[in-house]
Amino acid sequence: MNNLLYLAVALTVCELLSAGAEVVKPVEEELLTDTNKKVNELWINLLNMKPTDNDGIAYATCSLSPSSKLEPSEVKVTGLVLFKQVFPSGTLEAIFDLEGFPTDANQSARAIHIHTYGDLTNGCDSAGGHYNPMSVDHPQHPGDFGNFRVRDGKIQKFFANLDATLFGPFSVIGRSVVVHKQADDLGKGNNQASLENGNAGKRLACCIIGSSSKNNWEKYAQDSAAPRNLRFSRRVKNG
Ligand SMILES: *[C@@H]1O[C@H](CO)[C@@H](O)[C@H](O)[C@H]1NC(C)=O
Ligand SMILES: [Cu+2]
Ligand SMILES: [Zn+2]
Repeated sequence: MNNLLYLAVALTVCELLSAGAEVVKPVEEELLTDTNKKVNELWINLLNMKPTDNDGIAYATCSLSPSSKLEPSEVKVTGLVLFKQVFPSGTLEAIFDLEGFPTDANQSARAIHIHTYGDLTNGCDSAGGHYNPMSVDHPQHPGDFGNFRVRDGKIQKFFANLDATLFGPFSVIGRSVVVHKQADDLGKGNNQASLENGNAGKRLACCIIGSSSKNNWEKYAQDSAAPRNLRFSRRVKNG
């Protein structure tokens, strides 16, 4: 289905390009060379997703609020999730800076994922399931960030090598980040839910991932007051 769509888009664009070009390569030849790469480039240009500011670096910001569907007694998690990715082949980097977890649950693990919809009209419940463009099982979704340890009521983490992307047809911009009450069983729960969502429980807080300037990211990168582990830790995603 998707491949057919790509082909149709590629053919259309090749036709458009050749109409205005002086030297025209045969369409067949174009399609046979590195089809995937070309189609991706076409998509990115068509969808205007190449970042034109920030010297080709894309930034995104997600500003977390407690789910409006939570009981009033539930903890109020707030914070920021920031993304950065160098166009076109850089891997996604992310900063998580969250607070509001109970301090008596020190060292507890909480799941964080990218969910399908940037729709928070029914609190975090309208964000849909895990963003799953390749129809694979959890925890192979591009936004399966795994478990985060709460320390003194906070989660502060830097990742350098994530699977999700800000570019092309599978960009996560406009989708959502959801913070859960429980740990992610990483697909080892021996039930169907484990292969869909990791049995991570209630949705405590969420946000919509939006394109942003570099300002928030630079604040963490440069501000000497920023938490030390956010500036210096280079933990790579361990799947
Ligand atoms: C929470 O855990 C961290 C790391 O083990 C420790 O340094 C800190 O003192 C703990 N805080 C509380 C309130 O127990
Ligand atoms: Cu989730
Ligand atoms: Zn998942």
